[in-house]
Amino acid sequence: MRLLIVSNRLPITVEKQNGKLEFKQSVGGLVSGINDYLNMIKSSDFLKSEHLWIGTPGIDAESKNKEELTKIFLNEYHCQPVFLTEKVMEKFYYGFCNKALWPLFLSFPSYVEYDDEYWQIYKDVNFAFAQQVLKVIEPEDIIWIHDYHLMLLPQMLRNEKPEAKIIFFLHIPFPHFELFSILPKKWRSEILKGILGAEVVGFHTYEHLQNFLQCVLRFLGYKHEMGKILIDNRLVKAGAFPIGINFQKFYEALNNPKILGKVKELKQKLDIYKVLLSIDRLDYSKGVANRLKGYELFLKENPQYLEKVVLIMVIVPSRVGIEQYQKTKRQIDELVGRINGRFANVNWTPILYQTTFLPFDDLVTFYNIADVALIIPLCDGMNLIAKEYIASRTDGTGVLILSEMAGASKELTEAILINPYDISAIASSIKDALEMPVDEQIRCNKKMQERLKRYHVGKWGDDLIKELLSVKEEQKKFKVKLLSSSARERLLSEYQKAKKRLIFLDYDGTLVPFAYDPKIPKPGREILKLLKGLIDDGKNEVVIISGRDKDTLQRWFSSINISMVAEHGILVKEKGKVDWEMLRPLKNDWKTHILPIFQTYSDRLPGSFIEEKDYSIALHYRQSDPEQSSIIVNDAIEYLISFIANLDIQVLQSDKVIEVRCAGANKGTAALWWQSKFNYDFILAIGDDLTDEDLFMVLPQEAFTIKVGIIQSNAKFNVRNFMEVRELLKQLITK
Ligand code: GDG
Repeated sequence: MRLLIVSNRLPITVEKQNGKLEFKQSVGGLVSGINDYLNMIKSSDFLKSEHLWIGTPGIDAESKNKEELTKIFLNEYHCQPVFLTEKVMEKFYYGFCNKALWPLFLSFPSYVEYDDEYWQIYKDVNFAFAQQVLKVIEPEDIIWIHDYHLMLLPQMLRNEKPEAKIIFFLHIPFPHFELFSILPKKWRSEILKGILGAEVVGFHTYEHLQNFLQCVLRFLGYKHEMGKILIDNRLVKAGAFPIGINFQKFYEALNNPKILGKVKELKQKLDIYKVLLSIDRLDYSKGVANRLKGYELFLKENPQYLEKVVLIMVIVPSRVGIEQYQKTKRQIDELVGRINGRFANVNWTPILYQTTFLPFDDLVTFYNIADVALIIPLCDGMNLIAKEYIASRTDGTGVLILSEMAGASKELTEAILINPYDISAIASSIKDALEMPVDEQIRCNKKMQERLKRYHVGKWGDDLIKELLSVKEEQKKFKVKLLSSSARERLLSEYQKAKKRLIFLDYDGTLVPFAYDPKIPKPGREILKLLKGLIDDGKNEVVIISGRDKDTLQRWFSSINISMVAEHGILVKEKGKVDWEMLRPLKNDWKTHILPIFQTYSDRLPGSFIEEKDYSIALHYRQSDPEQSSIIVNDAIEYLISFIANLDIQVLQSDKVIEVRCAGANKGTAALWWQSKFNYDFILAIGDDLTDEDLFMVLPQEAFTIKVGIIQSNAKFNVRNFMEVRELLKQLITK
């Protein structure tokens, strides 16, 4: 088994410096997290596997060095580069990804910019990635796709490789549905469907997961059960898998004499100060400006700390090509200048400001010398720096001030958690942190360290892969039995041989698609012609077996001489006869009690309406808000079940309808009645609804039973949709 990691950027970026190519480590949490995971699996018991990382190399390769670069990437870094031109990268990465998706997903809607061209390029790039993956994929590979740049990729791969094992993980928050609605309708559903091409969809937190599931329900109409979503009979599991870190790497860093030396040296230099630390990638979502304003207010309100604290502020350059990032950088520079200008003197500078990427040793040195870490993003998927700081504090001292808006705040609950928009809270939390007793610091940090040690990055990755394997296993249950060409041949040949045939056909969803208004799908010419064709073959008894009321069926099918069953088996009418019969005497006086209940629920559920039939009442809610429906419908069902306890009626829930009807009669009882009338040597039953299951169950073993839709069923075979049913009926007629 091989692990194919797919992300926008490779972990190594190539840059041209003075005409020479240089290979550098890429910046950011995604690369840190996956690199650490890959290092850990080398010694893992669960997954000792090869890997290949697919992504862009950071350079617009000229055709002459593409091959050479590919070789270096493959041989030295286990990487497969996807080359994109600078022009495409501009619109894809700087455009759609970072001007539209990033601000939207990180809750900065006013920064969102998009246009059709960006979207088209986003699709093209996802497609280019798909082509690259398809070139290298082997049957046993696990494909692990990362982040918001590649949300269409899972489904693109699924279309080509239905059996592929795919995980999608989102490193940033998934927005609330109201924010997600900012995207045009078509894009929203393409993005959601794209992600759902994976078997496992992972988020850092439960909140991000809930937002995603809510969008899936609202915009695609798929419900979930404990994060499991069934899509065309394919199981997808969405869950929260908070990323961890390589705990030991940070906890044991001081065992390295070089790092220890650096820590001692810097501690000596800053001996007289309490040290505050702030490290981030340059990004407006990291809230650096607020942090600086909070620090300024702290200095103003606490003059006793002047010349006694320093803030080491590291900003690692990122996405500098985007105007909003340049603005953020200017704002930070100005604030640093203002604060230093306001408070500094010849002996002391309150902010030591650095804007370069730090080598690992320097990064851990900073973690180790900082008495307080200020990690206060306005919004963040997780934030690994917060975790790394705590893990680095081997002696247990140090205080973490952490934003409530970072995913990490859900796990690091012993940190000082603050609202990053509240400047005075930032100021007062700095004071609290500086004055926190050491034993309190140790007590809090030890707890957090235990958690970080237990749920480390290896566990994160392993959990996602275990989940994938378990979904694959569970998926086997949902395997359907599509009507294969050989089964179809057998059906047609038995049909031809038979002397007397019985054919049951459900109507809605079987012969015609579902419509919002039940009055709409009356049979058109094509259907009537098909049915007539079947009837005209004198050997066929054709029965429309439906949940519809008798008057509707009568009206729709009066032009052809066909047998009918109405209200899911309560009323039958044989062809050529005028009257409808009830197979068992039933009462409908209960309707006067149930109708007002339905009315109340319908009033509470806008978009729903009531259909009253002779022996049943239905509440249709296909057009209602899906979330509101699920609450009200559950409530209605619970209430109805308790209400009807002593009545001879039953409650039935099928696709976007609740129905109350007389008990004791169903499509199965009607089918048996029909079957007993003659010695048929060929029986065919086709239906899509839950109520058709009664029919499939009672028919003899040799009957051909067909479920419409890719759904588990008691029927022997499945076809995909009503069009395939029509196709099959056409074949019967021409036989
Ligand atoms: C995204 C999500 C989510 C930073 N500066 C230096 C450096 N780093 C390393 C840190 C840390 C990583 O980069 C930053 O990770 P974050 O999680 O803080 O932030 P993002 O880059 O925004 O990452 C984020 C993450 O993905 C993982 O899923 O947590 O929410 O936005 O590992 O150590 N490393 C070195 N020098 C630096 O100057 N060596």
